[in-house]
Amino acid sequence: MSNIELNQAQETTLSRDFTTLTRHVLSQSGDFSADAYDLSLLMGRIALAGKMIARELSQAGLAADALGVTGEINVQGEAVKKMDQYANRVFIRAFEQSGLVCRLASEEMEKPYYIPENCPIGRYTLLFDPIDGSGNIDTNLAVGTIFSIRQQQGIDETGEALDLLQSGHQQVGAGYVLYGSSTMFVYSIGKGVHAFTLDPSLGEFILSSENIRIPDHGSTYSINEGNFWQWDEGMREYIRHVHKQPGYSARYSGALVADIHRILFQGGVFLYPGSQGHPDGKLRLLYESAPLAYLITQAGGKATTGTEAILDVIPDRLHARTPLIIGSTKDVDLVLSFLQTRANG
Ligand code: AFP
Repeated sequence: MSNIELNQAQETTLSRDFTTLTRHVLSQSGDFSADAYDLSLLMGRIALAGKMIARELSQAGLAADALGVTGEINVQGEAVKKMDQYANRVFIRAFEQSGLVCRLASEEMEKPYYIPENCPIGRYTLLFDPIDGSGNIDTNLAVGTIFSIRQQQGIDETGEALDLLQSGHQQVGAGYVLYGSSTMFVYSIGKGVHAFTLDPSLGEFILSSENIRIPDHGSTYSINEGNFWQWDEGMREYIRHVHKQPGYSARYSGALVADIHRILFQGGVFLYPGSQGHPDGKLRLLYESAPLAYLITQAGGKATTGTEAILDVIPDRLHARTPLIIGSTKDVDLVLSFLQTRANG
């Protein structure tokens, strides 16, 4: 009988290539129940949307109508980019008639989008920021998509989405897609954080890092220092401290996903504090801060507003904003020590 096995290197490559995203989600769920299949299908649909967005971004400079703004202003009061609109639509189309998700809530839409035909069986709400860092698109820099999965609770006939006004602990999964020098998908369903890299030749996200642990400390601090004089004195004191300390580097890309991805792998801290006139900062709790806090906490890091753990914050409205300090535990604690010293007088 001939040996059906390949050599060791070939077998290793095969094992790696068959560890696709949906297979991984299924194995993480621990059983082959209907719920596990649903979650794996749901993650697969998010990945499909991510691949379509990645494809559109890769050709944006050539397409006639891909770059720039639409002329509309979104619910956040920000100019809508054409890619924001495209990516938002991709998510809606990805979940129509999927039977998976009853409701989609996005940074770009004032109210959640219902998919009534899914609701009898689609028990989830998907919250997402279709293009995080869309200001980077026109200059071909990294951007991302952030997502959060919550269990649908009851029927929301008013469209007020009151059941979503709960803490980040209600998330059953979260993650992001990073459109960088490669396209990556990073997710958690409460059992560690795992990263996948898109293999364009297969059209599949293949496992590239499993059970990622964020370093306790890193040398990067990531903040828009252009706002220095808008912050409280405690935050300014922290920045003065890192300026004087040897070994710190500032890195700020304009896309939260890209900065968080660096910090997840290499450690450090990302900060978007409140400022004069904007005490809650810029970032949206349900679409940005809570999903990333879920991921970073799963990886062993920490996320806080400065006074409260991000995952404990209960929003008072769908598009609520929150200050965000997130990353390696020791680095977040150092920031907190400066804020607390100031607060205590
Ligand atoms: P856009 O999606 O409007 O470009 O905003 C990106 C973002 O929400 C986040 O990804 C960045 O970290 C942050 O805002 C950048 O904001 P500043 O330009 O105010 O630093």
